[in-house]
Amino acid sequence: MPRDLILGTAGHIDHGKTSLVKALTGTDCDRLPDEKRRGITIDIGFAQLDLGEFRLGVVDVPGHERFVKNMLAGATGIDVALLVVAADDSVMPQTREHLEILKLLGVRQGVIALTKADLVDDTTREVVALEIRETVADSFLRDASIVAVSVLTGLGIDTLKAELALAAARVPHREADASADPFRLAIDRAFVIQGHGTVVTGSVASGVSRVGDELDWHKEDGTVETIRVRSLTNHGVPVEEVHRGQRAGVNLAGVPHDSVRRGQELCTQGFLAPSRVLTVHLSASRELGRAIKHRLPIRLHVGTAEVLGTVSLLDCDHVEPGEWSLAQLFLEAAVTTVWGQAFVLRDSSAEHTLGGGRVLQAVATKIRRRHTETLERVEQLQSESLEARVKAAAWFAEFAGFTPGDLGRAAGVSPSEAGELLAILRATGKVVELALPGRAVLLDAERNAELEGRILDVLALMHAENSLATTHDRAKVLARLEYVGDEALLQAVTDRLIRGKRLTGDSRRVARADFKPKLSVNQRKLKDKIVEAHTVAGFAPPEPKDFVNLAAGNAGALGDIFAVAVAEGLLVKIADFYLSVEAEAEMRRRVTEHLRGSAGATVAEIRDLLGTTRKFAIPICEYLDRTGVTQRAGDLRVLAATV
Ligand SMILES: Nc1nc2c(ncn2[C@@H]2O[C@H](COP(=O)(O)OP(=O)(O)OP(=O)(O)O)[C@@H](O)[C@H]2O)c(=O)[nH]1
Ligand SMILES: [Mg+2]
Repeated sequence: MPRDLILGTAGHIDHGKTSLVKALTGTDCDRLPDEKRRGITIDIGFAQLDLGEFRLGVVDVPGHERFVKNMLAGATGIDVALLVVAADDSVMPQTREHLEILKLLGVRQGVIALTKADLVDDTTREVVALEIRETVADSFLRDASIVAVSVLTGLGIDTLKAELALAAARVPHREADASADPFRLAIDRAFVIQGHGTVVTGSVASGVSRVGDELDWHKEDGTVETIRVRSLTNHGVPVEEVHRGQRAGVNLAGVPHDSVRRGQELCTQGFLAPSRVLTVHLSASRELGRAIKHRLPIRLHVGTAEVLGTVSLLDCDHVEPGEWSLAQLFLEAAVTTVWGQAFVLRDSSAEHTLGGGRVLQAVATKIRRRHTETLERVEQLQSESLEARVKAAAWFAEFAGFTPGDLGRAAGVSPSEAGELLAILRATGKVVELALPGRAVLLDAERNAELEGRILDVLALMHAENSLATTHDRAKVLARLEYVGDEALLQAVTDRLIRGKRLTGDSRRVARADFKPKLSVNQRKLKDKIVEAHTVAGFAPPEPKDFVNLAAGNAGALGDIFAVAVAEGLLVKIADFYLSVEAEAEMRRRVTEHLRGSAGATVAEIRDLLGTTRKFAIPICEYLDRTGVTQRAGDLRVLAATV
């Protein structure tokens, strides 16, 4: 199986890029009528170059300065660059600008073609070659071969192919199993094929997609839809699957073609997430010589997307040419990116390339400028160490937590690396795994500690407010937390505190493990018996002194025991006796119902209504007056005005 890679052209207008691609592949990439008429390339074109061991998907880009935006859409994700310089024109502005863009996009391999060699003599060729060497001295092309070619005479074409194969061989393989990577394709074209519907094309940036797959389709308004891959092509040939390094045509089932555009992306479900704010490492281009100021309006090119926005420099006021800064980009439309993804910034009027850099947070919220603690975490996201990056990404995930699948996007960790790394982080206590219903969520250990602290603090407060209650209602504890987030996560943190023996309790009630309850175990057993006796006795309850014998050695604690039963909402104090909480509620219900629409009731009538004795009826009536259920009217009780 030949290895698939993407080859992209670059270079000034009219320097012979399209002609050279035709000489290499036989394909004329200028397919638009306007391109034919004007003799220039306007939008990107595609061809395929078979080099035996390698199969290169060729993206031919326009050189015109007005179409740099299209060049950028084509240059995204190329593995090998073919920089074209005409021997009769030498290095020109877009030679430099395209080279700079390739550098910013992180292209590592390439070959230089000195085109139209038939038009100049040997001396001119040598002079131009020297100029080229000088231009690329500070770039990935510093040691690249310069091959003199002519499409008229055929000079150098075979040599160029051989050099391209050598450059392709130097493109590093993904170490781990690349087919486990999430699929990702930035859309660069969308059109309709009669009888087939909407087709989009793009270079596969990672992973594999097969016919029948369901993918996420991300749109610039930040929405995402699930689509089904109806069929696939590679350079027009139907295929069952497409993989990284290939050009792909994806036929989307049931998608209207006018809603599909360049800049949108297809990916494995759940892999990408849209954001209008990115945190980035931003460099101002040295070669193109312009400072980037705080709040500068910019045009972001990332993937095949082009979005207007504003720069916020996080630790300085301007970035001079050749320097870098941490920054945030605030965008007018959503983009889908991943950690480490390269981008290019141009000025808002699309005349100059200003610089570019790498995404550090693909989904970000506003970071306060010069906020040292946060900036230190952002710096960690630039670390070479996977562990440091995951740690920082986990911290930024705040209380929402994260899953292993999020780490590709957030920290540049592939699925094959994630498992082992997370095992280490869990074992060393840097990350905590929480079991939520139906899913596991990982939480940064510091964030987890913060939540635990808040839960323990609230409970400490509740214990102090009510030192008699042995436990507190779990829902009430959580309701008092200053926490906006996933309720299920809080429950999981609470469960973990119980498992870790820092809380006691169950799914309903909790207490701090270090809280000393007022009652001993025996006293609590006695309390249960007292409550039980009150429940059975209804409206004619026993009195505390009736329990002195039963209490024996605990007789002195009877006052506390009753107080705890009241604090726990089990008994209600009426006078020198108590009712069970159920009897008290039933009593209020019966009296209210009886008095409603009646002229009033005497104590004797209320006594009979409750089936109790005068000894209890009088204090009960006074309790009802006191608590605002009834009021006196001579000898009668009537409903209180407020009832
Ligand atoms: N004599 C000579 N002319 C060439 C050669 N290669 C290209 N040309 C001519 O140069 C002109 C521009 O060639 P293109 O291939 O369209 O140039 P390009 O770089 O694709 O131009 P843009 O895409 O618009 O930037 C055409 O008229 C070609 O015929 C060559 O090797 N020798
Ligand atoms: Mg062209």
